Amino acid sequence: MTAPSPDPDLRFPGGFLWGGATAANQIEGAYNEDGKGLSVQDVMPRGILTPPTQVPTPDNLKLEAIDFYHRYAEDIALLAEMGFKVFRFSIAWSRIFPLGDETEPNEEGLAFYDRVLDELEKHGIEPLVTISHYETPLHLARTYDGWTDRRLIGFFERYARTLFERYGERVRYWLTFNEINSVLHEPFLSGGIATPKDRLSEQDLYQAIHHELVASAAATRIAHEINPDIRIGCMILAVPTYPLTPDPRDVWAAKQAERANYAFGDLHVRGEYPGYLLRTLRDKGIELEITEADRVLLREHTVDFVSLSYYMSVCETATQEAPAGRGNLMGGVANPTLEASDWGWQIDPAGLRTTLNDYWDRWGKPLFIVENGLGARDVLVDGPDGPTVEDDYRIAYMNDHLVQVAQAVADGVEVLGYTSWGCIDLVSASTAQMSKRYGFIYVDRDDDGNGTLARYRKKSFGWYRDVIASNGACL
Ligand code: BGP
Repeated sequence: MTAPSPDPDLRFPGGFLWGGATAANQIEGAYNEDGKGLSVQDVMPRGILTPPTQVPTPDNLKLEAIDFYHRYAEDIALLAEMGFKVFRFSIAWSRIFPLGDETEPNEEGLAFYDRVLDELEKHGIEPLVTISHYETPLHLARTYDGWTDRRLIGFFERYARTLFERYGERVRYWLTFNEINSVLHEPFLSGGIATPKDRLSEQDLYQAIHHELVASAAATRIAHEINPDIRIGCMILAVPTYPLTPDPRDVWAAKQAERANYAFGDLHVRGEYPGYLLRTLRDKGIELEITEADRVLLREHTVDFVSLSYYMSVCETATQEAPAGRGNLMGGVANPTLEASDWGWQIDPAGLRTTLNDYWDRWGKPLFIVENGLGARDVLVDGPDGPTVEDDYRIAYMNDHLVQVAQAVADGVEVLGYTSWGCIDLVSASTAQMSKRYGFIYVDRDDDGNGTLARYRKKSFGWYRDVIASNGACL
């Protein structure tokens, strides 16, 4: 593990892992090639804000996405040009186990990720693999109601074991579930739970969460048995929640909102249900089925590091009617002191420093920022070297956030790395559109699916290359 810099100047540790992040369903396309089964994403045509259909529809951009499945070599070469040290991607569960509950994996799916890893190795880029990033096989959603069914633990164990056996010598850093706390808000997307949100009981929801946590611990056990050098992380959707006013009732409301997210980290890191969560469950009349074997797994196979996505913060109040904030899968109350992106996500670089300090103080585990970035409507213009995007707004957003990361490092927080979200333009999770772009690399595809899929370097491409080359000194 890298040690935090003792220098009070804003320095990043030596060996800091600079890079970018993606997810299979948002980049790969090839949704039915080489034996891949359907995933929940393939039937979510217009993003998470509309209910799923029964079948893939042609207006689902994710079916072809940005065609990374065929263009991975070209794309990884571009990432290498920026000097990436690490690339976060997910493995599509339904490429490996098309239905999710079969006993034998799909060799063609496994071979694809071999090729991706070959390419990364060629460029000296470290892989960071998410095992489950909103891609539950659709069959598991339809037949088992996703993670509400205990049998998913076994299916996930088999899937994870297959990955660790195949790639465990090549991949050191793994994440079990992307933004595991998001299941509270988007049970179908996040947990493959087919029962509509308004009919899903809290009993079933919390039981599903329990199953995911046990599965994560089981995967951690298997990984360490296969290769003790593997590092397993949990992944939390971090949305710091501030009290809207100093009224103690607002302070308590904000604390409770934060705990809804902390609970997942507490279980992953401490391996036990925290008292405040037990009380919430009691108050809701929920009695979870937790076996002795579950308790042992949770306690004995905790994570090696904690990763997080960070885009924004919100406020909470118990005392007044306040305008709702919009945000990444969860709302909250708008903060009058902050500006927001075009999608209403409130921009709060200092909140990242606070979050990193809070997580470090609470869990004492190395942290990895595996998502951060600005979704924006980019405009392609002619530049001296061909088409480009003058995305100074993105540079400003990332620069401000990275300065806060450096502050946290100076505060003594151990930060392993930073992978900006959507380092190459991809299909947005919440809108299922291309027009909400995050990348350093522009991909020529519009919301109607038109475009050549050509890749163009944005202004931020050169900026990030300089940041990496100077290990953050040019921020
Ligand atoms: C996170 C997800 C990502 C990604 C990101 C940006 O919640 O892990 O998959 O999509 O948010 O969200 P969006 O695409 O909705 O702007």
